[in-house]
Amino acid sequence: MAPSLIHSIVPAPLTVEAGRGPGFTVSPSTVIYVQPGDERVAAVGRYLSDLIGIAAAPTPPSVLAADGGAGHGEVPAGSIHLATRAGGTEEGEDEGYELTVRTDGVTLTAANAAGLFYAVQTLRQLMPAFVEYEGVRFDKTRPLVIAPGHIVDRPRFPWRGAMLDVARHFMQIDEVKRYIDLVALYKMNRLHLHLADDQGWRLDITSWPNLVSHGGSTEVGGGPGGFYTQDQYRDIVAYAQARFITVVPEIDMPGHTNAALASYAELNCDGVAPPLFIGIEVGFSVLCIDKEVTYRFINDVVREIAALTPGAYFHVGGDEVKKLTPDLYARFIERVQGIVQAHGKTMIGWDETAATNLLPTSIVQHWRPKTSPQAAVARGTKIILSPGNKVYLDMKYDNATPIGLSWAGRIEVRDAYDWEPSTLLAGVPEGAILGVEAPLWSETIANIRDVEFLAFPRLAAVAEIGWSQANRRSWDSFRERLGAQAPRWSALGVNFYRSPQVDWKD
Ligand code: TNX
Repeated sequence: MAPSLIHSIVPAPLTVEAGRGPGFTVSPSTVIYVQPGDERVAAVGRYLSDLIGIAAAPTPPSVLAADGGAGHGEVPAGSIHLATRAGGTEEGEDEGYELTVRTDGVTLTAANAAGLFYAVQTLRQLMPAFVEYEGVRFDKTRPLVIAPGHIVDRPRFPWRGAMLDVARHFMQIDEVKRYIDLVALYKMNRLHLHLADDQGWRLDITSWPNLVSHGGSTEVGGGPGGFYTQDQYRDIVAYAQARFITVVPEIDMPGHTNAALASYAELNCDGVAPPLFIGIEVGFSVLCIDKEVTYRFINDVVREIAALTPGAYFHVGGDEVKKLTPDLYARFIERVQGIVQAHGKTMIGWDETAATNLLPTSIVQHWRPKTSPQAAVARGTKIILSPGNKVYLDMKYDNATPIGLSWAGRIEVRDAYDWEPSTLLAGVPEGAILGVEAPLWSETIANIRDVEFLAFPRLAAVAEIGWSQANRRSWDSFRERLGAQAPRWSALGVNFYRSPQVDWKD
């Protein structure tokens, strides 16, 4: 017999106790009660109702306010109850939750809507996989039973990210939303969008219209490219926000800027715009850092994007600049840091920026396997871990993988999973680590099917590293729980890689 779903949750919760009895059956009379007075909590209730859809009744469950007031709403037996309570003081408690599934009801409790949202993601994994299938219909011979038990959970790290490169190959809005949905299932809370690179500029900047009209008109291999209007970007941001995911926009500079340089001749030192670029080499482009127009340009770009983005962060890239001396590079990054700060955002840069004079609030994203940003850490900088040889989702799994790159190695599921953040880098202890992020670069990736193939299952591995306590993690346990995700991914239509390291339970 398959193990109970309660022992198959990814990422592994803090504590799990299997319950007795048959579990809770969602029926035509099941109501979802939500704590009154918080629109975000009500929205999580509606999200759960949408998720269940018509899998258990001819219509989705109703969502009603729990009466009783003052945080003590009583609800009738047989209900699903989303309740809030005052938060604890433990690290991660603001995103933590408690979930109880009994035969006579389901209770989700958290300090806020984010915790309730994560409780819903866990509840989802306690339901049979058919609930995920888009075409599922009510069938009274096939009840929707939720496995019984009690779970107390909270994340290890506040930063649990996925990065999508929409510059090398453009991704349609629906593709980005699909990725957001899949990322949310594993309790990740950041979507870093790599919005500009040599091959394309993907977000309309109204004060510099050629960036998208010219700079967005192609992609790697010469396809049609594309871009998001500001309204479309707002729509993506709101979609992510409704799933408790903060969008982190990146405009890579001063290198990786050919699309901008091709769109505006004045950004080039020689005043000549280069042609558009559809290859995959890096390191040849650089903004003209001696011209004032460059900083007017950057100021306009940061100002417009900051105004569109409610999240606290602006990523300036800063990687792989081969055309500047270290001094000139540092001067540029430090000036850009001031611009980002003036627009009210926290600057993030790839690990090359660690060698510059960073504000204590600025964040460094580690990616180059043989380096450590320990000098910056000694000055108080916080680090996001994206080690290329562990979590770069664009690396091939093995020699036979039909897409992907291999400069950082071949990364099987176990390689992506079996490492510990606090001991990865000399001089970067646990307290300096904000969390982990899995980048997916798109040189070899044309669409969401390719994205899914490289992200699954490795994205789930990175999600667990970010969420689960070190003592809750082991490869043997993860491998079992991962295998149990297969029916869910199949029901969702995820094009996942059937790694030979895992016994897929479908
Ligand atoms: C390195 S990671 C890059 C990207 C490439 C990626 C391919 C980083 C900051 N720079 O420009 O797309 O490798 O794996």
